[in-house]
Parts: sequence; C-alpha cells; structure tokens
Amino acid sequence: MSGRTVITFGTFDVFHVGHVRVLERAAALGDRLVVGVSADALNVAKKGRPPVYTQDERMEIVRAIRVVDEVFVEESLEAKRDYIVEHGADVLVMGDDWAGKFDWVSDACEVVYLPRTPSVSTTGIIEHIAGLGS
Ligand code: C2G
Repeated sequence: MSGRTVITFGTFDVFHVGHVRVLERAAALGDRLVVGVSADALNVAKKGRPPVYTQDERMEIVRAIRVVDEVFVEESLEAKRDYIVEHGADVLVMGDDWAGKFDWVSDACEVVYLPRTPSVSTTGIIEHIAGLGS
C-alpha cells in the first residue's frame, strides 16, 4: 500500500472536541488514518466501568469523522504491535496522557505523542451533566 498510514487508539466515549482535534492532528501526519476503538470489555477491565456509549455506537461516531478512513475494535492494550502490523501502520499517534507508555512498539513503527486539548474530558462532561440534575 502506498502512502503513510497512521494508527491511533482510544475509547472516544461521549465524543468531544478533544477527540476531533487529536484525530485531525493524527490524520495530518499521514495519508490514511486507522482508529482502534477500545472494546467495552477492555474498559470494564481497565477502568472498572463500561463506557456511556456502547462499542458499536462509539465505532459509528468515529467512523463518521471526515479524517478517519477505517475503524476496528481494540480488544487488548497489549496487542498494539499486532494491530500496527496488521494495518500496515507507519506511525502510532497517542495523546500525551499516554507519553512513554507505548514506546515498546517503536521497533514496529514511529511513535508520536500529541499534547491533549486542555480543559475537556469525558469525565468532566459526565460530572457536568450529572450536576445539572441535582
Ligand atoms: N484526548 C485529547 N484531548 C482531550 C481528551 C482526549 O487529545 N482533552 C485524546 C487522548 O489523548 C487519546 C484520544 O483523545 O489519544 C482518545 O482518548 P480516550 O477516549 O480517553 O482514550 P483512552 O481511553 O485513553 O484510550 O490504547 C488506548 C486505549 O484505547 C484507551
């Protein structure tokens, strides 16, 4: 396949502008953007609760973003190198909340951490909405 393939991963729950911006900046680093959307089961295992939106809903939303070419389910954090190889990725992009955490795949592709968009988070939005009801 010609061109540079970029891969990124995330839950993308309660999709917000920080998610759009990281996807747009990731896409700008190559010609094709592939996104691994983390499985509901992976969230339960790692965060102790399921996302607000289901895996299918989150995949549908991410797939609809203009700069995204392909989405797949990320079943395991430890399988990153396999996903990178499977999708022919030249560069892995993650937000800098993950800085250093995926350097172990740098034998398979370039690894780039982008600064997070400040002052917006899924947790903050959930807390804001919960507060409206009280
Ligand atoms: N992000 C960002 N700015 C924000 C919030 C999020 O740039 N204000 C980025 C994160 O750094 C990440 C992506 O958006 O690169 C998705 O964020 P999450 O949905 O929180 O993803 P997470 O649960 O951290 O990913 O392999 C990683 C796993 O899939 C988990």
